Amino acid sequence: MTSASPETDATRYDFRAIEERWLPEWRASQPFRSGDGTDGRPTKYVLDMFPYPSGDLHMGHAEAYALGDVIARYWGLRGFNVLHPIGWDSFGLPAENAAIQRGLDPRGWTEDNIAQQRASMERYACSFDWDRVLATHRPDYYRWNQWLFTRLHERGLAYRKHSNVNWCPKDQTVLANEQVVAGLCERCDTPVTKKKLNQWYFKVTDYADRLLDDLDTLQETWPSKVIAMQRNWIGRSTGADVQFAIEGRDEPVHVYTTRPDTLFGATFMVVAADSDLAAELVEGADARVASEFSTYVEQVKAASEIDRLSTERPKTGVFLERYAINPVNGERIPIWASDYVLADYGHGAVMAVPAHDQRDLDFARAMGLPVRVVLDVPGEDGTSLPDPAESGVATAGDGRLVNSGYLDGLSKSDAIAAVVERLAADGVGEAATNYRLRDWLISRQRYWGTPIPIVHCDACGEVRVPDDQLPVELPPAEGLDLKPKGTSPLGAATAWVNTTCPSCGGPATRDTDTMDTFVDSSWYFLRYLSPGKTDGPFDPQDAKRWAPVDQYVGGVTHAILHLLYARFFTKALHDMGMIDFEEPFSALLNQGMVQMDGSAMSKSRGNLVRLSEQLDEFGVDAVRLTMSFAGPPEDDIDWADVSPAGSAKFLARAWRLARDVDSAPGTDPSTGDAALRSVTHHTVHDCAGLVEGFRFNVVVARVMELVNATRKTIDSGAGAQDPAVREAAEAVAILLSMFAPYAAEDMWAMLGHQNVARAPWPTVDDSLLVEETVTCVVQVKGKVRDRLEVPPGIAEDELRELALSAPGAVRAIDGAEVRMVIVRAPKLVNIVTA
Ligand code: ANZ
Ligand code: ZN
Repeated sequence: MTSASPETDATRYDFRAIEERWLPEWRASQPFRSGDGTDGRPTKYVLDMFPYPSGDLHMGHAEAYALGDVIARYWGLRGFNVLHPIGWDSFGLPAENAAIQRGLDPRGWTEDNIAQQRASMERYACSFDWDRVLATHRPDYYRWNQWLFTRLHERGLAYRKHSNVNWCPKDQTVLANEQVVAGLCERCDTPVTKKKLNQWYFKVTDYADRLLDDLDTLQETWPSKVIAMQRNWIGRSTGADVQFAIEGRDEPVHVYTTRPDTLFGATFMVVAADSDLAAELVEGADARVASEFSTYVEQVKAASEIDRLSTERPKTGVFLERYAINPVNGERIPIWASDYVLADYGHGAVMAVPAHDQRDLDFARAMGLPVRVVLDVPGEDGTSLPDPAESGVATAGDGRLVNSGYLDGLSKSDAIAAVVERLAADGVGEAATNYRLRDWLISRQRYWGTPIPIVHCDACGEVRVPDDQLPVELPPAEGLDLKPKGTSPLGAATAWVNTTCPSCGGPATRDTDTMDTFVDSSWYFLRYLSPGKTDGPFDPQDAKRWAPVDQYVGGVTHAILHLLYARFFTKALHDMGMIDFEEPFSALLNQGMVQMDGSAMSKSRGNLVRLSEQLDEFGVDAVRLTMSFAGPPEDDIDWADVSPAGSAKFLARAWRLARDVDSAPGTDPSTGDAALRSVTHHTVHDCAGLVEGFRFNVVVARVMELVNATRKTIDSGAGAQDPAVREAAEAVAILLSMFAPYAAEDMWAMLGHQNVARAPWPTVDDSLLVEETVTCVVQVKGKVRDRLEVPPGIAEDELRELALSAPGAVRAIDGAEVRMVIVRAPKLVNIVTA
């Protein structure tokens, strides 16, 4: 580059030169090694969600890591020993699909992407401890997935069961509920069916109550939205189990209801059409009913859960020609099969109370079944709501019981208590709790994941691979067809599959499923603590020292599953005695998304902003600063609305302060300009609280004000030699190091110091925080003409004199006659002229 400017590197802010100067230094010195946490400083564990290595870093990563870094660097400046690790969530579909497309082994693709992302993170000046890197696809990591699986299996928390799973007949693969959209496969639009498969599960339902109740301890430090989502997903409801005798069957049918108070209004029963119970009840029915039923069941299996529960959908069903007996009044009620009752919730059967449940009412009206009001619910005007049988609207809510025998006249809650007590006394019911939460299906019939460490033996059954034979390494992908086909590609690796039974030594086969990658991310925060450990997943001593994570930073997309599973693992590990805490992440920050022109960035939409291009054009510091300055961290950023160029300009302005300081390091600031000193100390004082409250944008604004105030002092008074200028410039460098580490490091060096990340947080002199003056506005005929800095306790007469002689006021009065002076000390003086 030919230089048109006469300025040299030493006098001009040149972000490229500054990056080139400091990046190699940092690479060599590794300033963010956390050591073993025993150097006497208090510890702080700051964790960013680890990325998938599916390409280079993008704008979303740039935002998340910029924000996480503010927090990590802040605690370092505050004298904490900060652990801020990074790694890769490197198993899973992106690598596998790339490998299939290119006919390659996913390993090479994955490692290449990791190398590229790592180089980008280093350039982006993330304050990571590079001694603790992990990648979940490497055997030294997934060995411990297998070890943990084994521990869960020993405790009955990992088990296999036949279950109905979503199945795409075209892709020949199991689909997660999220991958079924309006009953169709998200990828190929084929109608999804159910298939019974033998799958591995983790028993998270054993922990449902603790997962729910312990959310209370996170109330202050997790976003309330995330807590609500966790609560909803667990979905605890309380009610009663009620037994209905069935004509011609020895066993009663249990139903789960949240409204046992409405039992007298149960006019029919509905069982899930696709449940074993329905199939059993229809046995022995006449041929017409049986065939109608089986046609219906086929139709039901094609529908998604969401559609089935929708109140919008027309109700369908088949009368099974069987009857149940209502335990409270001995009434004979018909039993229907329908799809709006789910097979795997409660008992797969409901007592239908059409007057007070909308779906039951819709069904009753569609099938011509009776509706009986048992609760008199007052409307807004106090009169009873219209009869649901006529209005078509079920009446929910509270009221007085009617048509309900011994419950008549009671309120809803009193009636619930009374009826549960009576049912229990009669041995036909009891209070019950239900959860929406299901056990975690962890089997995947895919290649790129952790092999399940189980061997199947004809003689011994399911046998755990002994710890000293772990890891069960994935066989090479070469020669295997990785395309999804319903059975695991590992099945074709016969030399790998065929093994000997660890228990009896006879011939046996390996389990060919791999684990959901959410298993990998459920405990990675513990592996960082003891990265090289070869005789356990982590050292409990290290966990004592560092864990739980003090501050977790990541996207709200992981607000449900990842956090729930990590919380489950933490509780299970606690119960195994390996850790002494029960929640993994003490505090959580969800950053927003980076958008462009009002929508999410995507190649197809043509609004993709490339991080590398932004970094080349504006520099790392300007991009990082822009991410922090854009607004509150939880809000989305529209890249079209922000100005990395403006950030770069500000950084140049800040950098020039350090260049211009003209006093020696260590100069005593006490003789410096008092006004500037006050701004400096206020800024440092306030910024601590602002960072801890995640108000990073306000911190940046305050640093901008401090930069302006410092420049003003340089341009006047004692100028660049004023020791208050050095004090201010050093504070700017330290505060800026959280947002713009390159510029800050360069400033710090110009100021005669080294390693700004380890600079001590400036000591705040409380005496300088006292408000010594207030601003008094001087108006002439209602127009602001001057401003005075005055002591808050100034006397009226003194203020009047000061105002009348203020230069702006004198100019405005311009010799005219002063009629009146209104003084409102200390903030306002209004001068009225003729
Ligand atoms: C009678 C009743 C009367 C009900 C009424 C509600 C209102 P949550 O809160 O989600 O737990 N139910 C029970 N098992 C079901 C299943 N397998 N599929 C679909 N619905 C099922 O909901 C519990 C309520 O959902 C239960 O209370 C039952 O309907 C229904 F005025 O029983 B209720
Ligand atoms: Zn055996």
